[in-house]
Amino acid sequence: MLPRSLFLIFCLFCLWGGICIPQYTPHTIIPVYTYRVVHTYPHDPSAFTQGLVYEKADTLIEGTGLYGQSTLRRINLRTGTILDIHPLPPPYFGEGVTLYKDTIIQVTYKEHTAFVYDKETFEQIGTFTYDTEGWGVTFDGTSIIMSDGSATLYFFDPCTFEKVKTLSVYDDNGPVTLLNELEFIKGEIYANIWLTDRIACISPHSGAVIAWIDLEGLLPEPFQETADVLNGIAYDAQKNRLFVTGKFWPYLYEIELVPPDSVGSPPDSPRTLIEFII
Ligand SMILES: [Ca+2]
Repeated sequence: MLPRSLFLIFCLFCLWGGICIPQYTPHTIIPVYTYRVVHTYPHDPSAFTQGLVYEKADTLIEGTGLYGQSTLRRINLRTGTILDIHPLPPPYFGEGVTLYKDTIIQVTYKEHTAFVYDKETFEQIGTFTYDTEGWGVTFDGTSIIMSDGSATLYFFDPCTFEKVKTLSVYDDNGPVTLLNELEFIKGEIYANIWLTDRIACISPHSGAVIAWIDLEGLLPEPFQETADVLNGIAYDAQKNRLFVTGKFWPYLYEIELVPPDSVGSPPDSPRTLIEFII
């Protein structure tokens, strides 16, 4: 066996040379966080939520889906009131939304089209196209990041909308598919996994899932029959508030993450390969 110091030097050499080292071993345990509800807010139960992003001063931008029912809306966090709404024409099924400078970007499901709106007026000021389906979208400060329901995330230049790279997402069981609504939070990409109560916390550098958030039971059982799945993550960076909701959910929740017993702190920074090794 290599001495520890030599092994680390070997790893650094491999990284420098671009050799891929699997990050997960049979002994890797990905922490699973649970949650504590901080506040419960009203949410339009007719909203088929496909995208959610915090704007400012207790307002959020929400994108809703379904053909003939898709909208872009500005909502009041505390009351759930719709402050502004823009319907999408029937050929378009609205999906994720994100903010970029003074604009809102809304992607669509199978129409290969993203709409660019003026953030204040909701006036459509541009479009761009992409090859895949559009599911979730977020902005990491450099790139627009989009999911398409696969295990791949797509990074676009926010000015030219050229695709600049892709990222394969995986955990200790292999590719993680059905990546849906996204939010970039403190250096990590959070992604709803469609049809589950789970959110993956993804390293934007490696694509590795570095933590899971299990939101099972967040929506009380009586509402689960009429509601659809968890979908919608928003983050208020100024006040460090995390919000989640779902399709046809009557509530929008501010939650805090609760670490598993074996882990001492929330996943607030990406883990590096060396940290995995050590
Ligand atoms: Ca989001």
